[in-house]
Amino acid sequence: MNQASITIAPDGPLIIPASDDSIALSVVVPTFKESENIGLFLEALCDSLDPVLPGAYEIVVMDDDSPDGTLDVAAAVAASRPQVRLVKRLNKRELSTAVIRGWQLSRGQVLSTINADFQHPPALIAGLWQSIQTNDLVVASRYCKGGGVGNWSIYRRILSRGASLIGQIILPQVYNRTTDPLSGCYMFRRQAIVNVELNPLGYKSLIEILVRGRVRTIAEFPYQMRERERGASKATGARSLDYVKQLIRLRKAWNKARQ
Ligand SMILES: Nc1nc2c(ncn2[C@@H]2O[C@H](COP(=O)(O)OP(=O)(O)OP(=O)(O)O)[C@@H](O)[C@H]2O)c(=O)[nH]1
Ligand SMILES: [Mg+2]
Repeated sequence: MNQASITIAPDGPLIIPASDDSIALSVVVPTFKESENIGLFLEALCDSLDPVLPGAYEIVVMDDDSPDGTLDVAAAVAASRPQVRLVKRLNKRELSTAVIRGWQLSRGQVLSTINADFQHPPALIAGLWQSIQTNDLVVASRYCKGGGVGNWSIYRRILSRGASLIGQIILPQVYNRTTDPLSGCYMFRRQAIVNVELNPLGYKSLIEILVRGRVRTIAEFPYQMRERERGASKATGARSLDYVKQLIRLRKAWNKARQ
């Protein structure tokens, strides 16, 4: 078995270069303290993609230097699954920029992201792959017909709806384009963001792509969000403040681009 190597993420602007590689799809899996999930998750993701894209996809685990050995567990899978690549980012802990840094190091003509905690079913990526054939971007949505949030508490539902409402007020141009702009699982053509500087803040990355990227057609793919069964959520209260700051920043960018 090969020893899987770990790439250290570079610093610098978040700009995605063009790729002339023949890899069809790159899936970035952001991780922080997911040692209990990442092994099983990578196996499940590979098993669902192997029949659809044999030898034509890569999975980039983008870890923010987790202290619980997440990358060691991922490395054990990568040793027998060469399509799994490992990246460690030092000195930064932020979901949105981790995902984009992962794409910067990816080679695929189509880019995507999914969480490692099984709240998104791993087989979703294979489903999105079917829809991306005729669209620029596909959102895995909890809020379109057939989607759902499972047993979320009423508190969690109100928070989520509140966040959508604020977004609808500040960035209606984007929030009217999809039922789930805060989704953490989606797929799009690399061409949509090549050489565009991205500058997100906090947890959400899809709204960044929808404002700054070149996305003409959007499809939705319903899914039922699951409960986290292992490991802990990293969500904190600070996330709400970052979200509002990001919305304001994006609204300014939107206005500037259309002056
Ligand atoms: N690289 C990186 N990944 C992160 C960070 N925070 C969370 N993640 C990963 O992003 C995914 C989603 O994180 P969660 O903490 O489950 O957030 P969430 O799913 O929005 O919130 P919950 O519904 O409460 O679980 C998981 O794969 C995490 O390991 C971070 O700071 N850096
Ligand atoms: Mg989660």
